[in-house]
Amino acid sequence: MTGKAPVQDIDEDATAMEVGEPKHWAAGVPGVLHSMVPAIKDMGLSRALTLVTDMNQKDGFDCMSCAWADPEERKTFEFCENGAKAVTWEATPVTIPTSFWAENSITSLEGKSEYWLGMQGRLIEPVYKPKGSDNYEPITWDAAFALIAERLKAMDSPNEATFYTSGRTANETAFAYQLLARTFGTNNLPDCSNMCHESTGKALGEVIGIGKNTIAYKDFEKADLIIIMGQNPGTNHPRMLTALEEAKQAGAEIVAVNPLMEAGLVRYKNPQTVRGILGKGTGLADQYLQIRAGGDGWLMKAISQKVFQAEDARPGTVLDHAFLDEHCSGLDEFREHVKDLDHEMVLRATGLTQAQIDELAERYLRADKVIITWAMGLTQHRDAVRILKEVINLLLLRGNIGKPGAGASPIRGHSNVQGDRTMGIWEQMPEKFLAALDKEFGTTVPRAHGYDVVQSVEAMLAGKTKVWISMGGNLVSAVSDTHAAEEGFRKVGLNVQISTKLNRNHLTVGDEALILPVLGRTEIDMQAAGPQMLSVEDSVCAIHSTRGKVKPISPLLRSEMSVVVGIARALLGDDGPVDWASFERDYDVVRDHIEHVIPGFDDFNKRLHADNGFILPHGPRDSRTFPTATGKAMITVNDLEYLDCPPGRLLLQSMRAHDQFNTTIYSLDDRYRGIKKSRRVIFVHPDDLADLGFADGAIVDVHSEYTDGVDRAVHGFKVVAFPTSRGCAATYFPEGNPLVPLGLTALGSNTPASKGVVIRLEPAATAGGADAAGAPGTLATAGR
Ligand SMILES: Nc1nc2c(c(=O)[nH]1)N[C@H]1C(S)=C(S)[C@@H](COP(=O)(O)OP(=O)(O)OC[C@H]3O[C@@H](n4cnc5c(=O)[nH]c(N)nc54)[C@H](O)[C@@H]3O)O[C@H]1N2
Ligand SMILES: Nc1nc2c(c(=O)[nH]1)N[C@H]1C(S)=C(S)[C@@H](COP(=O)(O)OP(=O)(O)OC[C@H]3O[C@@H](n4cnc5c(=O)[nH]c(N)nc54)[C@H](O)[C@@H]3O)O[C@H]1N2
Ligand SMILES: [Mo]
Repeated sequence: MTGKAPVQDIDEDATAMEVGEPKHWAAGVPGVLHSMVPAIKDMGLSRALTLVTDMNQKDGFDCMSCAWADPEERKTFEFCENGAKAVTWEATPVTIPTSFWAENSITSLEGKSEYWLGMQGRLIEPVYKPKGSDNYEPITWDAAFALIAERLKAMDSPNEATFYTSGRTANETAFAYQLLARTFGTNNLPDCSNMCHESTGKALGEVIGIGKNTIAYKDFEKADLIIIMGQNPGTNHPRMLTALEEAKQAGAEIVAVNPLMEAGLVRYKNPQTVRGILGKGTGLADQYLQIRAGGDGWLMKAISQKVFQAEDARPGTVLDHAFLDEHCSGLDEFREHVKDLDHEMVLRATGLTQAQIDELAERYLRADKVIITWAMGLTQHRDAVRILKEVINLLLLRGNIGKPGAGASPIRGHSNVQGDRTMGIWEQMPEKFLAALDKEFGTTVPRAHGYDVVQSVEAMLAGKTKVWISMGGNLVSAVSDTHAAEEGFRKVGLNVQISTKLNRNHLTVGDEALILPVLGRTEIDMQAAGPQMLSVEDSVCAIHSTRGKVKPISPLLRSEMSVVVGIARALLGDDGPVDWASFERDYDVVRDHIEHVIPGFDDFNKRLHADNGFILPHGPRDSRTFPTATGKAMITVNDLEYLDCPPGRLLLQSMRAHDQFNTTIYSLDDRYRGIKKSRRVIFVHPDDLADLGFADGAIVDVHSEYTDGVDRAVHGFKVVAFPTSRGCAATYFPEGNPLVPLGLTALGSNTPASKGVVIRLEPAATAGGADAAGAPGTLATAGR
């Protein structure tokens, strides 16, 4: 079926916004209904049912909506509202007809919103925009591959090409893709992780020797205390609420640390239980700390100080001496350092009261087994790496790493972002990995580090990038400083986007561009050796299989693997060190190579085919072995920064609404926060609004302030009085991205600090709220 767009173009305007009360609980029956209705409406009952019943089952496909782990015993419906939205969005029968490309110029499409673009349906044929043309036109796969090879070969250096990856790409494809980039000769392999958990990888990699979760799924139900920091699981990891409910019922206490009151952290009505459907559900957070943005490191340090004080009062009973003596370094330096902790600074940086901090300290001291989970609220700050090291310090003091029911738990975003890294998607893979690649394939891959995401935008801006290849994703919308990124992308010679659906990055291009449409995870991937399965790694290092279940939406689609192989063969030929054709024929071949190159994948094919998966080894989790510089878990001394905000300004975070997946917008509503019909909102504490002289509901322009003096602004946003911490404000990603300066990144990880931007509000320059430049609802806001 080729389709007409299922939605009208939206003239998104903040004045159309309906603002209701924020919710105090998440999921429940409305959640399930919300998830089923669009699926059935779009796909028909039978296709929808095949999909929802196969989702996250052992022989089914892995849900692409987040990296939350699967329990050992799967429920019949192992999916959530937002997983169902993601599947519906991908498996929609609506497709973009060939006529679309002649009828819609790139310039005209630039005026459309991300929401509209995504709703046009699936991409079903390769299309090409020649130099000088304002339209894409159909092209054959072979011609597309030949063109890419020709442009790559014409460059002066392989480093003039960049190979970006988003986190949906499966292990096998990711492995082949990085091998393509490296055998061609570059480590320019930026990925969405650079904008996501890079700070986690940096901090944990240094202090415990591995940048991954130290817990197993089962640990949740064994924990005494779970502290959830900088994460909104009700929207972004909804199935985690079930694990939290089970933990709660088994006696765990839960503490939420978050500037915003997030419905999902307050109360959960589990749609799978009678209690959840008919009753009040389960209250989740026993304590809710509405922290000031960026204050989490100070909070952790204050609790650590309390731990030492308790140890002084009851020597030998509070610290885990056996663990610290055998497995940790740096204890004495840290103890000395926190002795002089400035309490005034702690209160200022956290915005909390001493009583709140003391209460959390008591909970921490009472608990034998503590898990701390986190996501973007900790990683996307300038001081993120040090904040995360303070999280680890606190856990180590009482031996909360490498014991059942305890650990450090970064909750990953994209469903295979962790696996992509394991497979070598990183601009700075260590020598050990590169040497193993060379040994396996007889290659000599480059050693110099490549670009991360921010550096890759800087390189585009400097005119250093001739070919850009994206394995999924939508970087121009996802990265900070939207207008700088747009300018950069327009300087790229050839922009190749390997995608499932239309997005902004297809329209923000230079001379030439290609859109190569691929199978999604729900679709059957048929190759010469038969139907293929792929594998992914979730947040707790579990590798499992994923198999497409429905017929591909178009016979012209290729798998991501086929596209990598197509480019590789055209570029590198069939006589080189890598037998690319064998990769495409049978993905078992790729898995055999992975087994030889990457530790932990012994008997990869056997364990994947027979058992649907396995858990990767993890030194700290399995045996308290810490592969760090000191050979021990490193307790570190960190001089934290204070996230300063001048008078009359606010600290802005940009986060996800309930109806979006990153830059994919499912609807303009954010049910849990009480927002409908427009995403152009900025949430501010009522007292701050009063101090700043704005009425609740006023239409404003938002300007960010940064050391480079550039005036970055978005226009026509509605201010909504909201329960957030004082001095802090929130808006949505990607609408807020033009406000985040490209140079404002986390120290040590270079992750855009999109949760800590200094802004000021001004009365809207234009009435009605639409942007002065660019069409309403687009990212093309004026003023840079
Ligand atoms: N449905 C859905 N699921 C998703 C995604 C999606 O877009 N939609 N995206 C996926 C991806 S890629 C990722 S990375 C994850 C993201 O998952 P989350 O990290 O939950 O995503 P955000 O919406 O950015 O929420 C950040 C949270 O941190 C809080 N926060 C902000 N600043 C601070 C701070 O300084 N301190 C503390 N303690 N809290 C703070 C915010 O109030 C908010 O609750 O979700 C994944 N899953
Ligand atoms: N201000 C601000 N900015 C942020 C964040 C934030 O919290 N605030 N979060 C950051 C984070 S955590 C992340 S992870 C990044 C996300 O950055 P990206 O991963 O680059 O962005 P996505 O929106 O997830 O990419 C969506 C596109 O992927 C394509 N796609 C979907 N499924 C598939 C598939 O199966 N195969 C292929 N080949 N393509 C597919 C579709 O064309 C779709 O348009 O954004 C970051 N940007
Ligand atoms: Mo992410």
